[in-house]
Amino acid sequence: MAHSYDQYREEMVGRANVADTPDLLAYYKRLETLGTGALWTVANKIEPWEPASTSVPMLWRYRDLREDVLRALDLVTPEQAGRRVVYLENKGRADVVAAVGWLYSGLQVMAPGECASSHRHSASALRFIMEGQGAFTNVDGHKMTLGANDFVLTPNGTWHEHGVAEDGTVCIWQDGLDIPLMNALEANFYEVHPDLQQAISFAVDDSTATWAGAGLRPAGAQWTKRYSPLLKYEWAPTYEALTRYARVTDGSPYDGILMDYVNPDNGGPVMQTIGASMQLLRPGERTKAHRQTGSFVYQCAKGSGWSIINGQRFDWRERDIFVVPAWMYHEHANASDSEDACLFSFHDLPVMRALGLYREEALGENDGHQPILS
Ligand code: 1HN
Repeated sequence: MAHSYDQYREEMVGRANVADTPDLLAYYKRLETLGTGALWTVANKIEPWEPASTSVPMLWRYRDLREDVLRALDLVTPEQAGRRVVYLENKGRADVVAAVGWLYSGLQVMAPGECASSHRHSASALRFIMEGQGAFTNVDGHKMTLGANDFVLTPNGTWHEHGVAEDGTVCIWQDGLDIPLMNALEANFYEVHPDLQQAISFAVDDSTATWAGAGLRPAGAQWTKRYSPLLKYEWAPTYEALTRYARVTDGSPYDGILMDYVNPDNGGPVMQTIGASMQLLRPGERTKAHRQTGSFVYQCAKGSGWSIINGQRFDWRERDIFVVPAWMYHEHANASDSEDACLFSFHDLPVMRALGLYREEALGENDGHQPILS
């Protein structure tokens, strides 16, 4: 927020404002030797007026990454690597291996017949399938088959392994996890399954068959876990839901036709720490700018367009990934006048909401559009 000088002076009342003197500098040195410090030297930094993300807006173009992701197939095996992944590193968050904020993301690649061993951890994870046929994942014995634009959960604490069928093709998907958050909270555990692959304990794709009925749930079904019983959200019904909704609503001025993936048991987010959404921008649609607490990772699932994030324009097309750091204005546009564009996203809004920290603000000036600075 831009502060006028008068506003600034007024706001500085009650803020730390102590000039260095030789006595004070000596005092700070002395405090340091005691394992202490004077709060007024750091107060303004640790209590900013508003969130000041160290993450930067970034876009990773799939056409720039794809060949190098595929190269990993020849360089390491899943046995060696555990997971064969090229991760996305935010320039401002390299120290915590985050794509943005407290969210991690990477591109995982697997060849037909390969399987990555089973493990579980405190981090919650999701996959969004980018290309290939025959990918599968097994989550606590629920095996799921995966196709392009399918969205799948591996909630925290669930055993999971992934692979590609012998008669499949090379598959690439995006992983999303809250590893940086789990590490920040110093609550991250990791365990390897005693068997390389767990048993398949249920009918293949049973979670989708059981819980994805439109507006229906199995009579008497009980669910007591803290994540969604629906583990795979397929693309075809997701896209259909968006196009149907688009026929009857103007949508959000900031997001177009935006729908959240939900836990069908309670209507809440899919996992406790990570939520996910799919949005559709109608042909020619251009949204207005708003900002939110919470960090967002987007992948273009269909079409092409551009987003302005904190005054910077990023052009995207299918499979490109970009991030919106917390409290930065962002607005989206569909580049086509005839085709719709779809953006998948995952974010930490469930954390923001659970802690009472969620805030949202529209850009008031300039008819809701940011000036493009670069
Ligand atoms: C993980 O479990 C997977 O299951 C991928 O495919 C990436 C990055 C860090 C920690 C766990 C997976 C991961 C990960």
